[in-house]
Amino acid sequence: MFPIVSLLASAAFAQTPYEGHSVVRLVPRDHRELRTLLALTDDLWSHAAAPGLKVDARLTPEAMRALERTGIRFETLIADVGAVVRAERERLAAGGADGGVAGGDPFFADFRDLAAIDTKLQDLAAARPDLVTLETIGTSIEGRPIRAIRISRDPALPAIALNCTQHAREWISPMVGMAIADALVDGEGSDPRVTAILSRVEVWVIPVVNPDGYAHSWGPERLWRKNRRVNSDGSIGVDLNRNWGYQWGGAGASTVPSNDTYRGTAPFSEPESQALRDLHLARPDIVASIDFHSYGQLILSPWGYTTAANPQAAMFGELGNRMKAAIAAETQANYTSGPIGSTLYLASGGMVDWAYGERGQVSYTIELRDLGQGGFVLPVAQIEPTVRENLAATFEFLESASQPAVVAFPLGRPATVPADVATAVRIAAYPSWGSPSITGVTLYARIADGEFTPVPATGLGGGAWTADLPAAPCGATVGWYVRVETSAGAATAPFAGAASPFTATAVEQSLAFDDDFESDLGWTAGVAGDTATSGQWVRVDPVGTAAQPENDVSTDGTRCFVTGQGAVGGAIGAADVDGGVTTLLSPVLDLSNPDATIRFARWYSNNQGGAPNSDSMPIEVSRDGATWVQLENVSQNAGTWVERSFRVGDFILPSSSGRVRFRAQDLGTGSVVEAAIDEFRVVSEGCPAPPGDLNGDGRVDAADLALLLAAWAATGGPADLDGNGVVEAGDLAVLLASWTA
Ligand code: 0X9
Ligand code: ZN
Repeated sequence: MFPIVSLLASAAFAQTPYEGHSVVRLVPRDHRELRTLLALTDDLWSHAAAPGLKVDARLTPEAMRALERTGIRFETLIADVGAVVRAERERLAAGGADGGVAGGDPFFADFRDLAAIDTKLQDLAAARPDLVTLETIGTSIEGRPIRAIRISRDPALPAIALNCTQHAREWISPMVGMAIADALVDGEGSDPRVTAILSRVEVWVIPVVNPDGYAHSWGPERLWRKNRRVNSDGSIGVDLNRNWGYQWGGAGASTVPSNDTYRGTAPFSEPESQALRDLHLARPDIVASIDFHSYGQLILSPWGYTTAANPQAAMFGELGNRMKAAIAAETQANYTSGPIGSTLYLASGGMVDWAYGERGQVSYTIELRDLGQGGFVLPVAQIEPTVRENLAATFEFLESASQPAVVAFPLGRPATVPADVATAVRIAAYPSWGSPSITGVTLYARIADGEFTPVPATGLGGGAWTADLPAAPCGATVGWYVRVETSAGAATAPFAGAASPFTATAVEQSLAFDDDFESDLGWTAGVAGDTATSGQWVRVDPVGTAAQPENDVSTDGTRCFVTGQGAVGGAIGAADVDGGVTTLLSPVLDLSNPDATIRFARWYSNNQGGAPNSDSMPIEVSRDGATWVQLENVSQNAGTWVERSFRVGDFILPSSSGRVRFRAQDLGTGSVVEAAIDEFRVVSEGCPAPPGDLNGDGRVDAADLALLLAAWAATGGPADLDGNGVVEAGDLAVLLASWTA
């Protein structure tokens, strides 16, 4: 034993190939700066290869000195990669972190090698032989099995495939894949959400697509990326994520074998990419997929080979934003969602392009944590939150992408609806896998515990529909869901449909202020101190540009406030806000009910089609017109109408002389900022007290009876419910008739 132990020990503490190396981040300003950088490194940690794009690169100490001499501006992300890799090695050689989470699965306490992953897969299969099958989908170039775990209650269900670790050094990727498999196997039959998912879809997880590269990264070269093909020039490795046969050989892939993004000699020249392809070919029921990578916190959709939008960009955008929101709700982490080519960089021959382009799948690449502080050598403390947030995103994906259409509510879902009248709900339905056609959209609604009743939706064109929630009495809960029929089956929103519908409470609304901006109700466009030189607020029927709406938000009016009227056929930057701030100030508003809500629809666009800069639009409320409290600071590049609602009492003390202001500002240089406001209201909601509710708690019960008896025989007063001038038996009858069950 002794010699083996000492060998391991010496391997663990030996020098790494990265002693003194740094990882730097910079944005090459031109091709010359980019060429200079590329000459100094053979290890890009992010594969941007164009001026103006952020790039991370590992540099030797000599290359660092050379970079410093060039005068190119850079930021150091990791000062000594060797030290970080050595520390990780030593920790793992000493048995790894223990997790510190009581009751947590020790498997997820530290990164795991191939053997540990295999053992865990076998444990999962042994725990639920009725649910789990392990398959070997192929063999790597060095002869290692490529394993897949299939989690299926019914082989007739559509399937979703999740694959990890095409790139060896991205060690967080198999951890996330294993955590998904673990959560599904563990939760089936006990966790209602998992059980519902697995009643609708079968899931495949391929935790390590590139086992040779992965083993190599656990051995001599921690930062190995590619597979272990020996190329014709003696260099090693093909980038598996440039080897897929859809638009293979295009931009963002290298023809040079020693390069880290080497595409290989032909599409699917590699046994590892072949194995995953063959699984997909053998299983035409795989309708969606995620390819997990690291790092950068990105949710990426096709295409990777071109910056052109794919034909289903709206569907991909909606689903990507849903995953982003699921992540933010879980850990507050910020992931950016968008198409690969326009969000990251061009990369052709990637897995997701093939999955979408060749197979019609709903396919994403997710770049896991972090943002570059750890990069590929992530601190162990990042495993738990990364796993947790990506479980949330993946569950969202499994629910949404298992259905043939993605159903969305572009104007939001109401928490309350006005009592006794119908309320329109805007529905968008995007065909998903295989681009089926939509043949019908129906809203199902029930009032309180009644039966669900279908309400046909009216098509508005462009993939949008509208349907009415039924009129309901004040205080009643309206339950509803939407069912979309397609040529490939039905989709429901929410996922669980009638079993767990959306809800809205019917309330009586009184409007302290109601402005659709069709007439002048006293707003002030422009105040002292405004600095904008163009694009000042103006109340018009807008002329749309790429950055500004063509229509106001309502279906009956035409006017709203916009920052500068566009010109017919005008350029995107025509009449946008320039040079500073423009303020839209409300007239005096009655904000004396703290439970009232301030509601409006807003449009905000900051460099529509480009990267938003630091410009924003603060929206503020005041109780006296002098001191202002922020309701929100809009900076997200929505480029569409968004309805917002804020409870007065959450921001200010009640006041009958309140005001609201919108301050659109162009402070950063060269950006196109456009904003618009419509349908501004101050709304109070509630249900009138039932007769006999003497203490005003919304119920008629013993407490009210006690008050009535205490006032017995009094002349008039609140207990004189029938208004005959004296508190007596007639009032008791009124109270008992509305007794709360
Ligand atoms: O470059 C890649 O392959 C991925 N980034 S990574 O840093 N993990 O290497 C991004 C892949 C995007 N997907 C495709 N281009 N298909
Ligand atoms: Zn990768």
